[in-house]
Amino acid sequence: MITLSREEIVRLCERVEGAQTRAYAIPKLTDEYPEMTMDDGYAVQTELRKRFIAQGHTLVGWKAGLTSRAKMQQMGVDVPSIGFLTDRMARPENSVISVSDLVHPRVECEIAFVTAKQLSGPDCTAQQVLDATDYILPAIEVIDSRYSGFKFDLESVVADNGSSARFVGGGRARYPAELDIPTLGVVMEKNGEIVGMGAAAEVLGHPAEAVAMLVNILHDLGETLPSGSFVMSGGITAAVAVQPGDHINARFQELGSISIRFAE
Ligand code: OOG
Ligand code: MG
Repeated sequence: MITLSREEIVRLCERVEGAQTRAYAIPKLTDEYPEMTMDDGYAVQTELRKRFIAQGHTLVGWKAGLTSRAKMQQMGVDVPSIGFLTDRMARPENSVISVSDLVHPRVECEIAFVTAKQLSGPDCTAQQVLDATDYILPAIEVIDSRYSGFKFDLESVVADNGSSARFVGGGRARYPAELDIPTLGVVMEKNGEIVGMGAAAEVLGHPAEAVAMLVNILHDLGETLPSGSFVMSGGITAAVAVQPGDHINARFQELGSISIRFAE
């Protein structure tokens, strides 16, 4: 249920937009609105998406978040969420990502899906997702909560577009039917040391389940997932903080690896 007024939604959207575009931390929105609901959070996120599109950003896909036990434990929440992805957030493989326009970035290893058919809720299943998938590929997501101390609740993080900041797709694209996706392993290295590892099954048993969940949340928002969407299924392991000078290498079984560097 949406409890915020139209004016409050616009005001909170402007607050989040300011923090995102000028890279400063703000108190979580529930400090001011303790009664805020998840629907309120999505109403603010939708306002932000419409605002960015009106400014000329292109919607390229969506991301599921908080879909693994490691992520839920790290952030202290128990329900997954979704956020939108635009062309402005995309960075190429092997690129140097600037942190001066981010608050306190962290990186995650994820499996991404590229769709070849439209998907819609309310009862979208993992099998429907796999049938609609063109290919999967590995991704690194750079998340950046705009909330002080990277501390938030679900309502606030949804309003902040699931901490979306940058993303890098790369490695080797593969057809899902050729792989046993849940058993695919990933190892994340920071400056040559292993800082996280896990298997894709950490994401709701199968990352396609996370995409199905995302499609069903989209249905609640009155949206569908168009063919040609890029969808990230959520961090497999806990997110790792990065700073200028850091080098991240994500090595995925069967899907190749992705490297990025961070600079001031
Ligand atoms: C929320 C975003 C979570 C993921 O992959 O779980 C996310 C956050 O942890 O800031 O992107
Ligand atoms: Mg993520």
